[in-house]
Amino acid sequence: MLNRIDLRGDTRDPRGLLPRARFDVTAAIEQIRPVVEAVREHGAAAVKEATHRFDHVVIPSLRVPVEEIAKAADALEGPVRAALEEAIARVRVVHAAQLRPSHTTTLAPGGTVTEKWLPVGRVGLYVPGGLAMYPSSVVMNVVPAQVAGVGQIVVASPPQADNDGLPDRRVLAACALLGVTEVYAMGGAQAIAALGYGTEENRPVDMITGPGNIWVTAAKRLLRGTVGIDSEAGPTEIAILADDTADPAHVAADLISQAEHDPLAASVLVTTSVALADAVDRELERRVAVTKHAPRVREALTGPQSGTVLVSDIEQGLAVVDDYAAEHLEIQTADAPAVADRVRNAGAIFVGAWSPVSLGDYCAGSNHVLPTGGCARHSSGLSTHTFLKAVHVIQYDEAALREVAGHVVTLAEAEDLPAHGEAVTARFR
Ligand code: HSO
Ligand code: ZN
Repeated sequence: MLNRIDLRGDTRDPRGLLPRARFDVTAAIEQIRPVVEAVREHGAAAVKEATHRFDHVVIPSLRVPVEEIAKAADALEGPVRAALEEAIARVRVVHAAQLRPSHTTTLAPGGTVTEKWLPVGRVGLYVPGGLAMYPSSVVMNVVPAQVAGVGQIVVASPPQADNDGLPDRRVLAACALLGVTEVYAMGGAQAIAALGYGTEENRPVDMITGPGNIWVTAAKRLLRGTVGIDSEAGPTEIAILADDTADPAHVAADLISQAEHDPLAASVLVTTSVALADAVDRELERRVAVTKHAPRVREALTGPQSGTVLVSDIEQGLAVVDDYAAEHLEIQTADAPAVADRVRNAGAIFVGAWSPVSLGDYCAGSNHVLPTGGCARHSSGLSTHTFLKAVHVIQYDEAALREVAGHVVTLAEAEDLPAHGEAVTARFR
């Protein structure tokens, strides 16, 4: 079922040889630019017009009435509530441990620099709702923001025709469980523009986070700078590094689990074992035939973004997965912890036979908003840090300034900026 790429004995740089999504955000930017500009110029009316055009829903107002959020929580099925509460509790524990204390460094007697961590003031969290609904993404966005101490948390999620133009009822319920009351029924590029620029129906935010489809990703790139943007989280990816100790049924199930998100999702098996690759292919055929979302799963698994990469040994396998820099990487090999320890690039690493990606999607405690498309080479997933910014606080007394004054003046003169030096010498005259 999977395309096969044989890199055994191949000494070329694996980049360019690996399966990769054809996800052209640059082209998408040109397509959504008019929508973003219309929202900037015409505000809420343009958001509603775009919602009608793209989501085929008429919304009288962007803001979801608070009573509707409470009603959704009341209607939530008991087991779903319990599972969401467990997810919230675990995610909260992990994210609370990420908080870093402000720290003061003394450089000389009377001379200090304090690095003070402060939360972003107002954030907009995007929760997708297209092929699937994501109450779990409400948890993954809101909890880190709350732990960081963000004062105003706003959620935007696409209106659903089958929920009277409100966002998905479970998304609303998750907001209620987390105490979020400012929710907007808007999705796509128009939602990102409305969050970033503000309209007469919503105040602009300082930062936007959350996963989304190609239009959302493109709009976030356009808005970057106007507001803060988290790292790019596009169509989901799973890579599995496996040897002949892996169970092909588990490997196949995990590859399908993420393919279920999107026909553009990527499922990549990197293995030293041809026997495992063959067995996984057989398992995939068997399982895809009976899985609920078979058409999009099949499209994802057979697309150019998915495949099996054969490698000579774990060493080469590690080079390949580092190069690929998957959003999610599973290690299903002998001595998985030691192998996992050597991985440098991945949004999140799932170690051993009992840590499937779907555990992390919901209830591991880790975050599921993770960098995709190779961005794990330089970026991290969503965390408490995303919502914190450092302010340096500099406090020197007279003696401490005097001690270093000569160096400041010298550097100012070296840069031909003598007034900089005079701002120091003026104090000692
Ligand atoms: N795997 C997705 C997150 C998710 N899965 C939400 C299920 N619900 C991207 O990490
Ligand atoms: Zn998932």
